[in-house]
Amino acid sequence: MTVKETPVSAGGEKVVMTACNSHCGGTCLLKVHVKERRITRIETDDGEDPQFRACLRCRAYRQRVYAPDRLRSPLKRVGERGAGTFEPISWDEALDTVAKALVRIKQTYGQSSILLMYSAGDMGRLNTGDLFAKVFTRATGGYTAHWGWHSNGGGQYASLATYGTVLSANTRDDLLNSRLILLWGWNPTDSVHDTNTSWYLAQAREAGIKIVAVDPRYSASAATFAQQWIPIRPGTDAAMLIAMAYVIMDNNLQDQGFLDRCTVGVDQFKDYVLGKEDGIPKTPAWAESITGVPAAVTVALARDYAASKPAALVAGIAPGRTAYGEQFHRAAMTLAAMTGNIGVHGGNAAGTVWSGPSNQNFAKLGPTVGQRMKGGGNPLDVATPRQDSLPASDRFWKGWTSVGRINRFYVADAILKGKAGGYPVDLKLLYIVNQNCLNQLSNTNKIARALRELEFIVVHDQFMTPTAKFADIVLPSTMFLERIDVTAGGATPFYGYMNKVVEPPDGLMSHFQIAVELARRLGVPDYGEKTEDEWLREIVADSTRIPSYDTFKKQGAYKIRLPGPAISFEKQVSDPPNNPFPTPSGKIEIYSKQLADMKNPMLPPVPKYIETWESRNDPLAAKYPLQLITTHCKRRAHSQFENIPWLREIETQAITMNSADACARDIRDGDKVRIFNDRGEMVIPAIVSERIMPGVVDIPQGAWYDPDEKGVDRGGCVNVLSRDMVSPGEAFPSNTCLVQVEMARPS
Ligand SMILES: Nc1nc2c(c(=O)[nH]1)N[C@H]1C(S)=C(S)[C@@H](COP(=O)(O)OP(=O)(O)OC[C@H]3O[C@@H](n4cnc5c(=O)[nH]c(N)nc54)[C@H](O)[C@@H]3O)O[C@H]1N2
Ligand SMILES: Nc1nc2c(c(=O)[nH]1)N[C@H]1C(S)=C(S)[C@@H](COP(=O)(O)OP(=O)(O)OC[C@H]3O[C@@H](n4cnc5c(=O)[nH]c(N)nc54)[C@H](O)[C@@H]3O)O[C@H]1N2
Ligand SMILES: [Mo]
Repeated sequence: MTVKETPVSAGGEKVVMTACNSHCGGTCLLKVHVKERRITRIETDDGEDPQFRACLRCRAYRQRVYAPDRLRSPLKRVGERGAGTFEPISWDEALDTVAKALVRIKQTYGQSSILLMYSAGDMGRLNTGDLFAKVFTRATGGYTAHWGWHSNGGGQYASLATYGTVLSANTRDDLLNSRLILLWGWNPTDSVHDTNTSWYLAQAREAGIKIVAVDPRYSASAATFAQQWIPIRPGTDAAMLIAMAYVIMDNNLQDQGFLDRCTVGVDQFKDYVLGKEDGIPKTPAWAESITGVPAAVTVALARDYAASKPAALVAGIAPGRTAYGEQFHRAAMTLAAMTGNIGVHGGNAAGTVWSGPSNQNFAKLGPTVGQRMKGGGNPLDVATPRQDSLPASDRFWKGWTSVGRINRFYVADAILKGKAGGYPVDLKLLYIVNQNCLNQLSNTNKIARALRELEFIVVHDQFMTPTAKFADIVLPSTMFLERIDVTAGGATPFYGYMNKVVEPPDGLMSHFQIAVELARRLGVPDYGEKTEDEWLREIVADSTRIPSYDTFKKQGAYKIRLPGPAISFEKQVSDPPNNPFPTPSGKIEIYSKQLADMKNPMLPPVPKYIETWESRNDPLAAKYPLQLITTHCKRRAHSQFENIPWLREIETQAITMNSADACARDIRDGDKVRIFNDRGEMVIPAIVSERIMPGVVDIPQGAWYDPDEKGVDRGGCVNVLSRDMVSPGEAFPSNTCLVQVEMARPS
């Protein structure tokens, strides 16, 4: 389906169609008005359904492009690391310095001392951090690569273990076929998962479909769409799901036909649930003491979920960003299987609801340009298989994610301890693209200590972020509105062409152009073998769905018209003998022999509730009694947009706490409070509210680290509090953290 074109010229103003695919995963269609080579305003899709209407961040993008604090020239550090004192230098000097540093570090310490780290700035297929992988491989003979997913490592692990694939989502319009929708730790009004999700939920609500939210917070999604809110203690969701399984088994409500036809291992799970294995029946009363959810509520929800066919248990990824969060995902998938809600319209596999939109089930763009560039694999990865600090699911991961020797969540620890501390390398040079790692990885104060130890740091960024402050050389990158790229939507299928709308300031380069220039200086002259446009043409040509590159480019979008809502595992469920699941047994694995063979009690073969570290029962709770969650807020995409005035007006960075917890501490709404634990301390205002359960506090992630002279963060960067420890099944536990809150002393 093509998009209606907008008249191009009205009063000297032209309108350029493009797509924003910032690091929220939205993928929105933009109509950018340009007059005299400047963006004057940004409108959005008003064409055929489904419309990809822009969110508030897209609409504010003009302020991001013209921000006064935008980096306009390469910078060289002149003061102490982290102090943020730099002087502008030319591109030639900057790139020569970076090239020389890479060569020097390689010659002095070996190429494994070079660590390349990237995440996502915008989620196109061209301007990605992996552009530098082959530059380094070809120029220095390899580098140390990282692995580890922030978003839903636990969900991906669980989906691979249970279904043999991470592609386990449905298109969002299928929610309208449900009779009951469970928003389980899912708040898509704020933390966007595909542009249209809220639109489908609004339609579901209007159609009278029952919606229940299970969340420690009465989130905007709960308030807008749900008829019932079930507050639950963070990190305990697996216990509630397992107790729901108990109710279903105890009352014989399971879909036995589905279980027999499509799954293996429900009997082993039953032994655990009913207590045959460990003497503890996982009853709703057992769960109540863990989750804080009254047993009767769990019973009612279990009965409702089993009876309302079809029902969609949408397992958000936030409950999985907890210690042992992978068990939450395995338990949710098992419950979906027990009720026969997999592979049927209106059901939901409780799969990976958000696994990065650019390469999801329904819209695929194939390998990135970085992966397509000339050059083989990184010899260091081939020579050294991934060094898991944990015996996690190597087999499941093969062919799915990058290999690498360092889990990104242990980078600070690896820098500080090196080979002497059991890591495979001594790191000396860090090259960072599209990532604000100091701010966004756990234990910011420790990362700051580690970055001070390195010999050389390169950061590509658009602003002087907390991470960029630690760089030796900062390379300013263009914004997506100043270059070309392509992207794809996820659960609402859509391809976006990211047209160049305006020229970048002062000869700023895209990541692609920087990679080519750096490669040339490092003796890899053929790196830019194709132009940016030629690469995008190649990517689009690979995608059989997009008929014409030129039309796609002109229209900024190509919407995919599917015959109807699309669901995962339809064939596997309707005709199992001819369509096995890609698991060893060919079935949905409630019991996984692969996991059993690992013999790791923390990665059990059936889903189990395992109490998190820093839970309410941890002795540490005597000192730090509040459970901190760190949600994604609507005015930022992670740390991006933090400095945009229009968006800052929407909400201040604050800690939300229940009035009971506030009263006990004599804290009133708006008071400045001190939040602390052994890892760090910050001072920000409090929001006192009934919209969060007692004992739980929320600080939205992404605000910029801004320590004062005593090291107290005044910016509200939540990772000064979080612990740098990954779950055995690879969940990034950013919602597992104990803190204390008290009134801030006047400073
Ligand atoms: N605006 C905006 N949108 C974004 C992003 C962004 O930064 N800003 N980031 C994007 C990215 S990369 C990602 S990974 C996703 C993240 O998306 P999510 O992980 O879904 O977002 P969160 O806001 O962290 O959490 C969703 C809900 O889960 C609840 N929750 C937290 N802990 C628990 C728990 O233990 N149990 C239960 N039941 N609920 C819990 C929170 O209160 C919240 O209401 O969002 C994407 N979309
Ligand atoms: N405590 C806690 N921590 C979290 C989370 C949490 O829920 N709680 N969420 C985690 C999750 S799910 C994620 S995905 C990570 C995200 O972590 P990051 O990916 O590190 O976060 P971003 O803020 O998106 O950082 C991208 C950086 O790249 C810069 N940049 C450089 N070049 C470009 C470009 O060309 N375009 C754009 N747009 N930007 C560019 C941006 O300015 C920005 O500084 O954070 C994780 N951290
Ligand atoms: Mo993420």
